[in-house]
Amino acid sequence: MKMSFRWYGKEDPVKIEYIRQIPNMYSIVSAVYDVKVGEVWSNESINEIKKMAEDVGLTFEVVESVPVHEDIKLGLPTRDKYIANYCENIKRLGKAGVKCICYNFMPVFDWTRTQLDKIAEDGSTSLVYYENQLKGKNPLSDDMNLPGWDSSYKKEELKELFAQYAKVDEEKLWSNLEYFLKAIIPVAKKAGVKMAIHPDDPPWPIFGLPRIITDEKNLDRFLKIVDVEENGLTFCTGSLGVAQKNDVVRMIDKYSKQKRIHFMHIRNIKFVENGFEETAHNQHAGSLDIVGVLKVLHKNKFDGYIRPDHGRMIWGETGKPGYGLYDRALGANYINGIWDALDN
Ligand SMILES: [Mn+2]
Repeated sequence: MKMSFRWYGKEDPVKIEYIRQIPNMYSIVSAVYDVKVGEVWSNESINEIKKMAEDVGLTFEVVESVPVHEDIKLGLPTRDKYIANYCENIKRLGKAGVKCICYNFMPVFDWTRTQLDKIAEDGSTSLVYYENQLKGKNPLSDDMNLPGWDSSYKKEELKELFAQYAKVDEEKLWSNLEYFLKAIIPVAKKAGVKMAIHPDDPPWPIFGLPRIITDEKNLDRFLKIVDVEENGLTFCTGSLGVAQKNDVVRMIDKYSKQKRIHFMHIRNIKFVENGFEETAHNQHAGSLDIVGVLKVLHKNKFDGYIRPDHGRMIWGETGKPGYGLYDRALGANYINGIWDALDN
């Protein structure tokens, strides 16, 4: 496995020099943030990230994410232009040495939580999802803005998007995804890049918008659409693991054996009465079998990238919720420790 760490570039309060000091750190996970969704990334911006990584002795082999324009997910006639741009980004990133690209296919909203700073017993804070905080809310009403959502949407734009998605059910979303994959995967193959779709987070429909990258049956279907290694997964334990039907250890065993997992997001969560809370990465802090996850990856000689996903805020750190330095560094070294024990 190759240890990696998400870094939001120059604006990130976490310094890249500090990431370098985490034992066994290999690659940053980053993206170009200075262009709009759907546009082509400049070679200058890509190479600047690469240089910043290499200057401190790290690599830049993983991109998270190249976002997918809504017109592609909606299947609008304009999608071909955005798919062409997407392919160009894959080519440019491959040329710059990027080996793995993470993306998702969630309509409108990215990850959803109901609170970002829930205080735990030990005084740390973390992201949580409580059904009762969501109940009765309507994203089209004026005062709603859930954490994690793209706040750049104006209410009018949101209404328009929802109206467009009214015509897109799950099957339509599948066929739009298929159209996209059939265009990009051959390009990725040629560019030496592995595409790694991130599961929907949480893996169930939000406000009537369809979500399809949610469980084993659908992951099987996804992988068959273009049945080559380059069409792979980002397996996020915390996203898939919050649906109790998903046996993440068994799923990771299966998909890593098939060489279809290119990127692991390792995060623990705790089931609570009306939802879930993110916890420290450690086995006993939450409900997921993190040791079991690493055991099957090790057994299957997983050689892709792992990054510690969302951490808590601890030791007085402030910053981007889920993306502080301290708790993610603890998570990385917890993963390192288990891996070393398995090696020996
Ligand atoms: Mn994730």
